Amino acid sequence: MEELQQILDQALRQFAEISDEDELEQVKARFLGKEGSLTALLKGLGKLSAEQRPVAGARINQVKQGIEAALQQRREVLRKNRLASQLAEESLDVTLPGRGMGTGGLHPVTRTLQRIEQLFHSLGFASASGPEIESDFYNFTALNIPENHPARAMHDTFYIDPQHVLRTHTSPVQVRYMESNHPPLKIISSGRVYRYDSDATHSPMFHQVEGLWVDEEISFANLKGVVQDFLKRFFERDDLRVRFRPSFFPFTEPSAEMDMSWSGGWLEIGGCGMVHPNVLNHVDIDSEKYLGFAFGLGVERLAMLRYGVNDLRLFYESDLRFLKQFK
Ligand code: 2NL
Repeated sequence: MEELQQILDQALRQFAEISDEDELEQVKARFLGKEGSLTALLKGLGKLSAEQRPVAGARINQVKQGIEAALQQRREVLRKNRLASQLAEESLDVTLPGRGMGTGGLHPVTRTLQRIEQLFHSLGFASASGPEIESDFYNFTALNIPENHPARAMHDTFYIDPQHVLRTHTSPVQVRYMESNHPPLKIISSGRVYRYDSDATHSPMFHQVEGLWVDEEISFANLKGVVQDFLKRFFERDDLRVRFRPSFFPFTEPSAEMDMSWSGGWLEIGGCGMVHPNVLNHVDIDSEKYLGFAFGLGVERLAMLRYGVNDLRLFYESDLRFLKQFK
């Protein structure tokens, strides 16, 4: 009887010390398992006399129930502790300040393109677009640049196959537009162009915007007015001056290079001219009846001047420290 009381006390003490659920089940075996101390006493009942046996049996059962009750109680406590700590661990502090969303920004070249397009739209020009992989015909032949003409070597060209190139200028877009529309035509085409060239001032991919205005009485004076008006608005400078120097392009006649006044000097900004009659004839526009002017501007050049960027390569290195400044 004394031993039984000791076993019960022992069990209660040991259960109370355990804080791990698995360990609790192992300790239970010390008392109630096959080799457990209480099980050993039960097996010993047979050795007792007929009077002692029921009394001892009843007491053993009582102790067993006491142990099981204590075990169940401890299980409950440990389970609740486990849930509580799990809840504490997984809890969210909804009062913490948010992390905020990183907002992106448009690339400076994209912003410049959008500004250029917006300004020309306000001057009555529509936008046209076309493929970046062009046939030899639209990129060269239709623009009065025949086979073996030095101009084809002048633009170092990426060839896809002998008949297809990455467009070296956006002129083919305008050729396609002239082919499928009747004058008057007043469009700009802007986008990526490609030349086999790469150094501090040349990127193998860059952006160009070209303008074209074809009608019955278009003159070089109209060209000068449009270009000057655009540049004044683009740079927000009413005193900006433009100068035209005679030049040569196979697709214009006469041709000129355009300079604009910039911090006390002149800066070359693009090329232009009156559309060559051969180009109009290629797209079945009557060159006796219609005249047109065309011009081309480098977009990166305009972006560098407007934003004060001194190295073209910054536009294409994806350096966030640079790009973040244009948000
Ligand atoms: C430059 C020079 C130029 C044109 C582009 C053109 C287009 C057609 C017909 C005739 Cl469809 N001309 N475009 C004309 C003269 C110059 O670009 O320095 N661009 C950055």
